[in-house]
Amino acid sequence: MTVDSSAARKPRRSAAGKAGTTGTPSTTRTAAKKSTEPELVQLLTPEGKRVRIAKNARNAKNAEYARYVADITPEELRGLYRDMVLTRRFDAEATALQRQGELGLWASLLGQEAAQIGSGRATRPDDYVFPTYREHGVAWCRGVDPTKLLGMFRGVNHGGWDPNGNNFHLYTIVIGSQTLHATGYAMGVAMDGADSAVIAYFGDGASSQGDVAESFTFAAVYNAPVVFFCQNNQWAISEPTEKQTRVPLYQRAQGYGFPGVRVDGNDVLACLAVTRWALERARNGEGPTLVEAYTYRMGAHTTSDDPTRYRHDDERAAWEAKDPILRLRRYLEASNHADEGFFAELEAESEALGKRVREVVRAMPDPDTFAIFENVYADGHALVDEERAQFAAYQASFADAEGV
Ligand SMILES: Cc1ncc(C[n+]2csc(CCOP(=O)(O)OP(=O)(O)O)c2C)c(N)n1
Ligand SMILES: [Mg+2]
Repeated sequence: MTVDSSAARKPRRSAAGKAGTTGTPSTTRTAAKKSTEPELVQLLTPEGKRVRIAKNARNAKNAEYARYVADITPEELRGLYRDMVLTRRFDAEATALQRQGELGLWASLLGQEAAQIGSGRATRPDDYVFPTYREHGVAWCRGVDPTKLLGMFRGVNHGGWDPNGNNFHLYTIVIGSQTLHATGYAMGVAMDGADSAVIAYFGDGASSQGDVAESFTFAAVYNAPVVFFCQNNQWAISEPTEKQTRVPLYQRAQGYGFPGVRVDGNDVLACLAVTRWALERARNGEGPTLVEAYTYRMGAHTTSDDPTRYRHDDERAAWEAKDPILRLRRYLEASNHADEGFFAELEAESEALGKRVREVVRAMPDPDTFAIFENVYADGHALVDEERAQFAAYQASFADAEGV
């Protein structure tokens, strides 16, 4: 991946413009916007105010989705806040552990907490989730112990959890390929006659992959119960979204014949509502949906990346003002849904989580060096046996040397 230094100098063209929805519950088209901001489904503003649902042209489509969170309780709102805070704390700890040499690499989700918690909390236990490598918040919602996410990044295993334990597939590094796995799985769910749904996570960069195009085609034609959840975090390493697409990403769905919607990816309520709607469509046999969660990668692509090479600090600052956690906190405080005791307790819980993560990671045993030969073939294979023997002889040669 090359670094496009011009991206840092030129003002970025808005990829937004004609946003809205295609084939959403409402066929109402919204009035043209004067603002250059992308138009998206939003239920909680950056200032922490619930969007007033008026059935006017401006936010008619918000109303269509708002009903999916209309009866949300203060306790549930505090739960979403807790999920986001703990996920961010875990993520910060993992970044620190990489800097201390305890992990080989880390891909931070900083800034994407609402997209992940909102969508993750919309899923049911029997749904199946196919993540990329950044979905730590979704893993949290699925009940995967966060420490299990770190084994692969420490290099002591190839995954770290049983995908069928929580219906949360292993992290997938090959960009976009999990959308095919998800579509195939969803086709199987439909053949079984189950009413479970499947959700595939991928990025703005992944949207350019052939695998994603193929999965859209298959999902559409076979009416697969799958939600394509694209976190448009504006960057694919050093490539901005405008290098991936000439139209807002959610509009891609139209060409395949299924609905697409753009949601404020920093608004946990909107992400919850829109994903509930999309999963409901899948369960009802209405086929796939593309959700574009418009968000921002606040940190580096991974700990191996240096974003100062290709983007300005002021871009980050503009997104900081839209922080997903801060806006929910403002709302909780202003509406008296959470008191100081709640925030203090959560702070203590965060610190305890950080401590536990540190301790577990440092204590992770190195893998058995022969484990790599296991599980290659179900019934074993002569070539694998030969390689195992060669490796054993190689290892033994060190033992001899030590004995001399
Ligand atoms: C098939 C494939 N091509 C290239 C890469 C190298 N690569 C790793 S991450 C990445 C960018 C992905 O960007 P995006 O889909 O926007 O996801 P994000 O990292 O922003 O969450 C690339 C090109 C890869 N892992 N797999
Ligand atoms: Mg991206």
